[in-house]
Amino acid sequence: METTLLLFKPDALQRGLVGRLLARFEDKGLQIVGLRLLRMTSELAARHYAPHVGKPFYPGLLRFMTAAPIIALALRGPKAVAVVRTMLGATFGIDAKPGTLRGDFGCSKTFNLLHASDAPETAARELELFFPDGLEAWEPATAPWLWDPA
Ligand code: 3AN
Repeated sequence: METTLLLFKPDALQRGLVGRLLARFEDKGLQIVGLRLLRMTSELAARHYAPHVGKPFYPGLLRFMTAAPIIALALRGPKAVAVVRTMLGATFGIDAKPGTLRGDFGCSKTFNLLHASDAPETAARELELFFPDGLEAWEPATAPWLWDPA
């Protein structure tokens, strides 16, 4: 089992897509083990996007991510990191395939709705940033019918 960080970016909240997007992850069988509504500070954004410092899109990305509230989620499930990345689709809505969330809900290179950790090591770093007090451990009632036996 893995846990990954998912962010609903400001455009997801502003466009009122939170319920529909969140439902897709619940439908997939991923378990919510952390959830926060927050306004990203410049400090948090700089730490989260540290690997992108110096890239041409970095200043605009920070402006976008701090412009309005976001939602941070910790999602748990089998191979959760890769599963969630696949659900998001390619980075930009204009390139993302139909059936993926970015493919179905957007057509922008700036406003791409969601962020998800790209590897288990990244997930550990990002989860610590957004959930410094840890996550909620609970066993879904559906687990025996949802996930393969250990
Ligand atoms: P992904 O979110 O698919 O992992 P990355 O890691 O390549 O994409 O980029 C991190 C974020 O930076 C993206 N989610 C996107 O919001 C932003 N970004 C990347 N490239 C560009 C670009 N050329 N123009 C604007 N924003 C970009």
